[in-house]
Amino acid sequence: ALLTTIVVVLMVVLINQQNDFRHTFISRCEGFEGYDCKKLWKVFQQAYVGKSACKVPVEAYDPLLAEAPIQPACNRMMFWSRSKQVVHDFTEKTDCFITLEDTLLGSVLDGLSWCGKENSKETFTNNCPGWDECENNPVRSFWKKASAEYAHAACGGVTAMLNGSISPPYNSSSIFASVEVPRLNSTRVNSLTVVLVTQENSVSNCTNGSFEVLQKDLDEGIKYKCKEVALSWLQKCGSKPNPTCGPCW
Ligand code: N1C
Repeated sequence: ALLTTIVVVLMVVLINQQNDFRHTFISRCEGFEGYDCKKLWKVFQQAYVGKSACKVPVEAYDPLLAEAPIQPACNRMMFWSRSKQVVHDFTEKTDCFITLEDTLLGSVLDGLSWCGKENSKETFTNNCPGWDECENNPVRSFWKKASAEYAHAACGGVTAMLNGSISPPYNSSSIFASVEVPRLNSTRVNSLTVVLVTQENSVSNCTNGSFEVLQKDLDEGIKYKCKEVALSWLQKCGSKPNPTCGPCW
């Protein structure tokens, strides 16, 4: 009897986990107009369901991104690396920039973890591989695919917020450096402005050697600028109404 109880409890936990994830996916999706969210859920699942959690390549998400392509917003696209919280606090207040998390798929999957298992039709949200545990894990492959499309769609002047409290602020192992920068295309993007967010004990400034690597990685013809902006200033400038959306740095 005890064993049966344990098995039943485990099954209920598993089913609820699945339904919670599906529910989050669909309800976040329904906040956007003009998409068939149930269909998107099906297409999303096909990327990882039934596969071993370290065997989901980036291309597995091709159908999903084809179903819900990233919509470009010229001159408003914000990139970031190691500065997620600061960036979102800022972009939410000003409404001048968009990030990948403001697009349908980025918004639906932000903060979530998921994976499948061989010979199973389920979605798991616990015990999925960590970001660095294996290259082809479902979460990492999704962000690589979505980030590639986001950078590919970019146009006009683009901005990237990087973290001055770490060195190097531009790190080749980041998605920003390895996936996004190489996909900014000079026929569409005319400038990249790095906003290096500094604090009192910052270890990096715009002269950091990693920014030379960044300029080499950039498509020729894209103008590069770097601006050091204090975190306290950024927090102030984000709270001011900025009707023209002009840069406050
Ligand atoms: O590896 P990163 O930073 O350079 O990735 C950030 C970069 C941004 O410009 C985004 O456009 O890549 C895109 N991106 C996301 O939008 C995103 N949302 C949430 C990449 N990763 C994203 N995440 C999660 O943040 C993801 O699950 C992974 O764990 C981190 C990567 O952030 P990072 O190392 O600070």
